Amino acid sequence: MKKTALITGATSGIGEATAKMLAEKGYNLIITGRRADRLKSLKEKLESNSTHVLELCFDVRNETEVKENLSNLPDNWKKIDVLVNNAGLAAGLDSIDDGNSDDWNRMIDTNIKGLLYVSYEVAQLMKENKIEGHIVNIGSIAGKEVYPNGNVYCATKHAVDALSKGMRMDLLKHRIKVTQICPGAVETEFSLVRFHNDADRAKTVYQGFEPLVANDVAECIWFAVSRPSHVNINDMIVMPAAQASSSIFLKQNN
Ligand code: NDP
Ligand code: 8X3
Repeated sequence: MKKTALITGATSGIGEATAKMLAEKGYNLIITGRRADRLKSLKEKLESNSTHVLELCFDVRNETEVKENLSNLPDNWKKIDVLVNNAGLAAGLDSIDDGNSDDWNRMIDTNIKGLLYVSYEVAQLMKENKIEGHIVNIGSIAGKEVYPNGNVYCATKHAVDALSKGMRMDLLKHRIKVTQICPGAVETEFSLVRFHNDADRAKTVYQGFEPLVANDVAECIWFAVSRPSHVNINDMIVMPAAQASSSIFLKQNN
């Protein structure tokens, strides 16, 4: 029987690449995000490969929406084997004394609270259905180190690091595995979102070196979820070869 994975933030970047990867590997998919048009077109693409797809359009920051969507799944979608907690963002790159509380709230509400709301609902389903499930949290190199002006984004990803460890301890008794994948720079819509749609500024982030692409991270996720049942990948840091830490890059002049 096919396994089922739920991927948050499947409308772009790492989440979308992971949806394509897991569909290729034979999973049925629950794809989520706020952009309904993108969910619809991804569903159409994935279904052409005989994957069953359920699209759920909700904002992970809204606890009521998360609950309504995930506690009322159709019966044939209740058995979720893998949850990929991917939805997340950075907003701004400002010194803490110049920070903007709207940006801070968006990051904290999405990256920490959203991940918690979704994990809670999916953990209930895994327990009720006696699934030996797997939760994969997308952390970041920003959850391992802090960099100048990264303040609140780094704090949220340090929280994901701590929550991944805590979830692994608490869910062990239910045989639910927890993995954290921590990428360095991946060229997605991440920087466009961070810089409030300033495309020129976003592009400069990836100039002069070869960043990861979303599929590189999807391959790591696939590696983690395809281990035998007695093996768990606790934590994986995956970086561009030209990036040694959050802020040390080997850049060529263009
Ligand atoms: P993208 O901006 O390309 O994708 C982000 C995804 O998250 C989108 O599908 C977006 O969907 C979804 N999302 C954002 N906010 C919400 C929300 N409130 N409710 C529901 N979905 C939401 O960025 P990436 O693919 O790069 O980012 C994915 C994850 O990877 C994030 O957690 C990010 O922090 C992490 N990461 C990224 C790195 C990078 O360099 N790119 C490096 C390390 C980690 P929609 O807008 O449709 O809601
Ligand atoms: C995204 C990578 O280095 O911009 O998590 O924080 S970084």
